[in-house]
Amino acid sequence: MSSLGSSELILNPDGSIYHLNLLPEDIAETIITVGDPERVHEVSKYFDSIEIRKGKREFLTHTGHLSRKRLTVISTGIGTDNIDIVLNELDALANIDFPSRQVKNKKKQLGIIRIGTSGTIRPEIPIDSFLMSTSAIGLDGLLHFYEDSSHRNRAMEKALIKHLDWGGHHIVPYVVDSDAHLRKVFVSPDVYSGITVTNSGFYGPQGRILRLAPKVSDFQDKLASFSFEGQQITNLEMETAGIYGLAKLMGHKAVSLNAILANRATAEFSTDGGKTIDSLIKFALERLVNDPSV
Ligand code: R1P
Repeated sequence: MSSLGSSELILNPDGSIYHLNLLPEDIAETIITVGDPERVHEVSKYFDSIEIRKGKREFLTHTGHLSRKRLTVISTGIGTDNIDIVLNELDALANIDFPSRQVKNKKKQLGIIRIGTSGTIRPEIPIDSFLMSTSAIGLDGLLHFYEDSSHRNRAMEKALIKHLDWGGHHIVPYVVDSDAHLRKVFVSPDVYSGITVTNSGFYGPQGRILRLAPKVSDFQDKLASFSFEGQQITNLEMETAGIYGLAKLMGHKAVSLNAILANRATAEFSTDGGKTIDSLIKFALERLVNDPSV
């Protein structure tokens, strides 16, 4: 097997991976991703101990233990462009032998849990609630740069393209489901679930209008009126589809938990988002440490 060139698998002088600035031994097999680097501290403050604190750019990592479980929390910054970097470099840390620059025969499976924020488009989902993304629709295009499309939910993709009456000038949506096992870990009467739309921006791509007119004027209504096998689109954000897509392609498990800070249907925004995020962090950590299978 040929080894990966130094322009492809880029390592820093200390042997760490290029953007994340981490060595293979720095990461746990259970990884929490958050958007905001400040949120890394909000998660790791609940750890019993922190052994690794490293960072570069927007990618801050803490690894430690909570109730004997080794956990890594890493910030991704905003968007699926960063998710491409974070997922590829985490996978390289787990599944590429750095000295020989070769992919290992025996692969590790990481468990990836996103703890993020999001806006719902459904009036019945209140702000400050929690929502688990059962599937994610990517309108950002990231997954189209990877050949294997066997893990995509083609039936939902087709139904959505028809529903949106999407023409040739629109991006082809990719749909990927969350990991069924990880989903079970976080099922709760207190957690809504639904289909999450991931897009490449916060304003126009999520139908927010400040000064610029949108290309699709009724985008939010069109998303809200879509249903597939009894499921509806519940929320919009900027990372989940990329995480689900790349995790599936690389053989990792992923689930996305959202603190709902905005309700786009009722035009409300949380006045105490920090408290909601903190409650979601505590919920996720409690479920993680009490489930021996994760
Ligand atoms: C936009 O404000 C950001 O918040 C949401 C979106 O996905 C986007 O990253 O998630 P995070 O709070 O996890 O960053």
